[in-house]
Amino acid sequence: MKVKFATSNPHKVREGNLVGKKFGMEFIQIKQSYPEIRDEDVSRVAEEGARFVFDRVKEPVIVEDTGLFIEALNGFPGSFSSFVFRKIGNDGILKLLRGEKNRRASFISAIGYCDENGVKIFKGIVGGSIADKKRGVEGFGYDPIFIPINYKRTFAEDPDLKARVSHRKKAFQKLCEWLISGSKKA
Ligand code: ITT
Repeated sequence: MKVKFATSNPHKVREGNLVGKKFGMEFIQIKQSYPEIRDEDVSRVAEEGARFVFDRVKEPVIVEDTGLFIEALNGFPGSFSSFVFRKIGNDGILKLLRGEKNRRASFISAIGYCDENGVKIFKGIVGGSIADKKRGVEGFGYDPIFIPINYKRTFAEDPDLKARVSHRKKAFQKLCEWLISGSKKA
């Protein structure tokens, strides 16, 4: 089964397909853009995005919105992670956390799947912490500063670890299970 994936980010498509192939699913990148609404909840951003794209392409489609939620910063940058990454990047985040002992953070991914029956949301969360400095060259975005809970290496140092435990892996797993179960017809 093939499903269109509206995103500007090829890394997301690759990571989604690592999960998809176990289910015989393939996610095909389309570059249809959509407005990202201002809402603190990544699920709402994904929901509105998926609806917007479906209205244009008229075929089943997913969009995915991810946020990095840092506890000591009251959940910042959260659903504004893309804007913040462009403006201050990993160096800016490390600076904001300089001297901070509480490094706890989590990634939340929300996939919005939309077809003629409406939108369904699939979420994945991974807890972890923000490293003291950037480490690793793999992955993208905040991967060089994120260490998943119970591990020592960042996602950028260990992409196989990311593939096993990430927010995206969990969200895509739920989506694929639901798609192959045919529950969308229920
Ligand atoms: P879209 O076109 O799908 O929106 P994007 O890269 O802008 O692509 P998001 O808005 O979901 O995606 O991402 C918010 C920010 O968080 C952005 O700067 C990403 O680089 C970063 N990000 C998303 N997923 C990530 C991951 O798995 N690891 C590290 N950083 C991630």
